Amino acid sequence: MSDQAVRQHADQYIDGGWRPTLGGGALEVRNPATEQVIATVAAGTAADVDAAVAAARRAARAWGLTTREERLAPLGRLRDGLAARQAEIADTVVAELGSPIGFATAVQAGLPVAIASSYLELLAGYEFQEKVGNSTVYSEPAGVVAAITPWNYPLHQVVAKVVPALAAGCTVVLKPAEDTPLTARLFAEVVDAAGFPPGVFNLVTGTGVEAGAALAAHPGVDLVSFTGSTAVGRSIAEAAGRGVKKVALELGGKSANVVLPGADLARAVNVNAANVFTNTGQTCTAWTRLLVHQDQYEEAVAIAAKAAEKFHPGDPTAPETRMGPVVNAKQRERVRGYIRAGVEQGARLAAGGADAPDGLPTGYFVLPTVLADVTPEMTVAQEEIFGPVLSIIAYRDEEHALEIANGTEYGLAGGVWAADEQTAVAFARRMDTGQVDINGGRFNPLAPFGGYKSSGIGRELGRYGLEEFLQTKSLQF
Ligand code: TXE
Repeated sequence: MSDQAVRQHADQYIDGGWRPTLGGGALEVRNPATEQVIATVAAGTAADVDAAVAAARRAARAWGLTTREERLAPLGRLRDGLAARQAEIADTVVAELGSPIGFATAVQAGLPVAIASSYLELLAGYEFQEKVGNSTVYSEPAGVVAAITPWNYPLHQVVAKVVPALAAGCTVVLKPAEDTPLTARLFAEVVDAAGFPPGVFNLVTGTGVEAGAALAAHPGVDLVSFTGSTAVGRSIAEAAGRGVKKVALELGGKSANVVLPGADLARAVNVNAANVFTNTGQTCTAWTRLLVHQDQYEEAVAIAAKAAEKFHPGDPTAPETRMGPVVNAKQRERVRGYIRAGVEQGARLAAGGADAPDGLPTGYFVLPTVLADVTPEMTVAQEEIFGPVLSIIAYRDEEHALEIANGTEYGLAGGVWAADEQTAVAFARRMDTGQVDINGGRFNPLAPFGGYKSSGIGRELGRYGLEEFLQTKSLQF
């Protein structure tokens, strides 16, 4: 790609318009499949964050007092705008994240429209006021929200925070991940066209250490909603604690998929492979640990290794590609480092490995990897890898499976497969995790999403997601 093709965006969306960054710096955006710089965006500074928070603060009172109908109208146009621009959104996610076009269209562009629709329905029916004895209790907006989002689902992560925040009557400053600011800019264009009052939504692009940290610690922010690494989540929680701000954290995961004896092993393993290789393993809920009974162990390994073949990485713009690159060079090295660590600690490579895939000399590609003979204490069984790596662990009996499943610092998601639902539910109820799919499950946008233990604080989606952005006031009579 020639230099002329590199789009330069020096502005940010603040106070209802596109304004030049006060700092003047720029961040490069790279296509992970080609390693080429495709655009630059404004590197927002603390001064940009100040301007955005000030705008959000000015808008907060009036927006917080709007009726639900006054919020439903622009939110409906926002949802329709996202739906109308799905093809462009998918292309942008392909370009800056490397998602295969099929997945980018169906999930990266499609899911946020469904999530926005679910919040429109909730807002239409939500009771913001109730009588409790001699009191009236009002659910009021939390105020100015800082939304800090990661790159793995660039639009979904934005929509899952910004839409419920706006629905609740909050105003928002969004700081998206530095790897995927173009999708966030597109979102801001859609918000702009939807006709919200100035300052209700603001976008500051920039690095985490500069723009992100300034936003999380800003005294003008009432609530910080963050999705990202557990390490950064801890620092955000500390800053929020000092400022006595509300905080919602969606952090890492090391989810276990447990196949109990009597379950459909082939289906459970194939679904697990698709779950972990889709989006190149860059999904916080990914079932990165497959737990199978020791008597079925080799059979499971063989099925998983065969399933991995279907995810050989390739050009994300090609319709037949099922797995693209990881997001950047740092993540590629990190993921390959974990694969090497696994092998050094005694895991067996049943598929993939740390080598570059054949035929792909450029791009941040990693092979779909299946590690067998993994034991619960190995690094690959404890730490979030965030790449296409499935670790298969043998268990002796149900108690042993439960001990392994619960034996990490995380607790975000999981799966249980059993011959009957009752057995699966009984097991799932003992898992220290926020969400469990029974025999494969089906995604439900109204179900709460969030973590136990170090996977986070608070919930997204559905009524639970809306309520994160509310606080209560009671009037006594
Ligand atoms: O995350 P970061 P990275 C995990 C996953 C991955 C690892 C590193 O294991 O391998 O994190 O990814 C902003 N103050 N997840 O480095 O740094 C940053 O700009 C305020 C899991 O990309 O946590 C971006 O907008 N903000 C995860 C956001 O935080 C800061 C999704 C996330 O980036 C900041 C992504 C700071 N000091 C990564 N430092 C999930 N739960 O889905 C960074 N940021």
